[in-house]
Amino acid sequence: TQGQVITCKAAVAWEANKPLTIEDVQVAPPQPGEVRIQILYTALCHTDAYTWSGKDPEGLFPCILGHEAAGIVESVGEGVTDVQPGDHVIPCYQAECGECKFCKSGKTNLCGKVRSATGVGVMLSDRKSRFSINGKPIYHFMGTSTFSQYTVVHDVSVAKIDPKAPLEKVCLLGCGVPTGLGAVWNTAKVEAGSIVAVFGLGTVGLAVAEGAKAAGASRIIGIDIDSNKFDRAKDFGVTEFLNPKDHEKPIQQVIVDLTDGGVDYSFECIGNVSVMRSALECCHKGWGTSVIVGVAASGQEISTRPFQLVTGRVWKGTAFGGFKSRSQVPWLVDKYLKKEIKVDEYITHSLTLAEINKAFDLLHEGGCLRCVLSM
Ligand code: NAD
Ligand code: AHE
Ligand code: ZN
Ligand code: ZN
Repeated sequence: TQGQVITCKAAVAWEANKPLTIEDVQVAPPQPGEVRIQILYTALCHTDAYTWSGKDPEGLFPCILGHEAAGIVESVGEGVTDVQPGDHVIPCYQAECGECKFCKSGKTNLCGKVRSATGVGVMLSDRKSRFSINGKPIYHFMGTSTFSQYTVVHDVSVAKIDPKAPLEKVCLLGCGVPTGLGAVWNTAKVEAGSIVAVFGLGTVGLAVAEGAKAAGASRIIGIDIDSNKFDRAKDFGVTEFLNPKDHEKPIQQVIVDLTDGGVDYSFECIGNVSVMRSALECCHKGWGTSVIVGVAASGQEISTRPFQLVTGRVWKGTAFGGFKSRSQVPWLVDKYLKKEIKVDEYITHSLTLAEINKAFDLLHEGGCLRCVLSM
């Protein structure tokens, strides 16, 4: 198949909110600096649902969504030396070129090399898509487009992993779990003994709890409007639970009262701007740090009294938990193989690509963390 167009099945989002349809899609061969990957397993993340909803200013249709996956390199374009056909890989929506201003700064995991193309659904070299249906181009998404049996990505967006790792599990290390762990370890740098609040107990929030427990947090307060989330959250390290609906006072006040002035670190893992405010304001005066992880829709804005920051609270955000993708995803895979981090525990459902619309429905049900699709 090397150098040839591959026709395969992919789930195409034709327009916002319209059920995806499984189509025969033509996938062009990888151009210089590109890699064609056979995707074997992909999970769904809340961000896929967000873009599908039409609220993502970068959402373009028709497109092939999906960004949490694992597969095997099918072929590589000219000049690609870091991976070869047969390598087991995880596509990375946050690239790492090692050479751009961002990569060299030592201050961020964001990479600037291909971002201008991945934000508009095309490949960098010719600003065109590698996907088409009978000649009609279909946009890429986040530089990954994993809801397809084959996808083409930039070489700076591929992490080569240990072939011993089960791909049906480690696909989760493409987004949600690293995001939560890294928010704690890299962005907040939570110290042992800290009091932590986690808003939203989905996959990302539970991974925050797991990361905080590993960092030695003394209390991990989980907040969710769905009390059914609480039982499971204990297994991920949450020590106390609050449902804002059970309280008259604003939830930040409840937390401040419970913690002698506020938490050391808080994490918003929902994408709700009013919860982001609560998460900042439940932080301790003088040092409390709040990390925004959730993605809020276009047009939404955060607000608080500047006095909150003047008096020492810190507002931060994180993308992919601050992990450098190509260098650190393989390390996370190794940690999973050594049983140092959970992955299996986040997988509540398994379906096939053909059942993808059912998988999107599941995302909105409280019982579902991650649903893994086999391709
Ligand atoms: P999820 O839907 O599984 O989890 C969200 C949780 O928040 C649910 O348990 C829900 O009951 C709860 N919730 C909803 N409204 C609430 C409210 N008002 N108060 C308290 N709890 C509330 O989603 P997820 O997959 O864990 O993703 C969480 C967020 O993180 C999404 O916005 C997603 O887009 C974003 N995300 C960001 C990054 C990043 O790199 N920054 C990476 C992955 C996901
Ligand atoms: N297009 C969206 C941006 C959404 C966003 O912030 N994405 C996160 C990853 S979410 C993964 O589930 C991210 O990595 N952001 C940094 C980047 O470079 O995009 C919007 O709302 O505009
Ligand atoms: Zn995601
Ligand atoms: Zn870079």
